[in-house]
Amino acid sequence: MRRFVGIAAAALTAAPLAATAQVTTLKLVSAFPENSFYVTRLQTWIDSVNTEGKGLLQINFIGGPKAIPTFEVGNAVRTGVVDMAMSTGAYYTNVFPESDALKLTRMPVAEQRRNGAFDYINKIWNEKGNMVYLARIVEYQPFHLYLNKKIDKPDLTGLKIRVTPVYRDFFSALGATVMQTPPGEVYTALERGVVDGYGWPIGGIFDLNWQERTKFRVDPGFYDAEVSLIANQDAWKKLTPAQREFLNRQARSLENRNDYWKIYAQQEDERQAKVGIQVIRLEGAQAKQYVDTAYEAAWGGIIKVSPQYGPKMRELFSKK
Ligand code: 173
Repeated sequence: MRRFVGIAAAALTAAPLAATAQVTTLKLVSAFPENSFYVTRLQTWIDSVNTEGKGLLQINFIGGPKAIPTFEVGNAVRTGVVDMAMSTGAYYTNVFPESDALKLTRMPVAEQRRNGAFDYINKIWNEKGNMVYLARIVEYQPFHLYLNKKIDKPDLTGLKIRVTPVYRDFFSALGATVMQTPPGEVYTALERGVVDGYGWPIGGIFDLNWQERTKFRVDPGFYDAEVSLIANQDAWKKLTPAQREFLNRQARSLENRNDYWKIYAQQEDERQAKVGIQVIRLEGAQAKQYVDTAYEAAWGGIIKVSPQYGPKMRELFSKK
């Protein structure tokens, strides 16, 4: 009798369980412009997720900054207005300031997954952003300062430079006047001469035609551009274990292809040379001072706004 009741109860609950095991569609936005290479590459990934995820999980790409403005994407993910985003931490410091520290990692994401950095990132992202940090999908892309006025030492006094939080502390430390814009407003700022230069990684300046308005690139680069997939934590928790496993596996598969960005960096460097962008190469002690200032200014800023998590992030993100 007991056994019979058990089976009957199981049979009763099995039906609603089966009924809920349906496809979930997640809304995804990009904080980068629709016509950027980051988005092109993401769309290829989304297509393959949707093919492989038939009957289980689908991703609906809503769009870029025209759908949700670049600096609002983080809040949209936090509140669940969208389920997922491709963004960089610098674009959502308005959600929690530690987000901008991901540019400061000195080892590949594969290593971050081994040394505890990745778990620590997720702890902060869960707690302060109501977000799940799924995968880092851009690496090996140092940032550079691009200029229309020549400099011969690491001193930006008198220059107005377009920034995001990525570059703010560093360029300010070098004496620049800084002005924040999303990528979509860089071209116009250059065209109108509102800025004398801008920060951007080694790759991507051609996507929005900035090469037309760029005379110099300062070397060396600094930091490592971070672009990642993040998800709303409630949406994540609502997924079934099978859906979570699938999404994780898909995100990891894209992350595992990050070596591609090494080739892209090389190609973009050559492409810039071809269109006549001149390299201002800081050498020796000046180069060292430049890069050291970049890291010191940025960590100083992070630790100041996050005495709670900053120091541990610095420890986990630095090479041993
Ligand atoms: O807009 C930016 O310059 C920026 O912060 C960024 C971050 C990561 C990749 C590309 C750009």
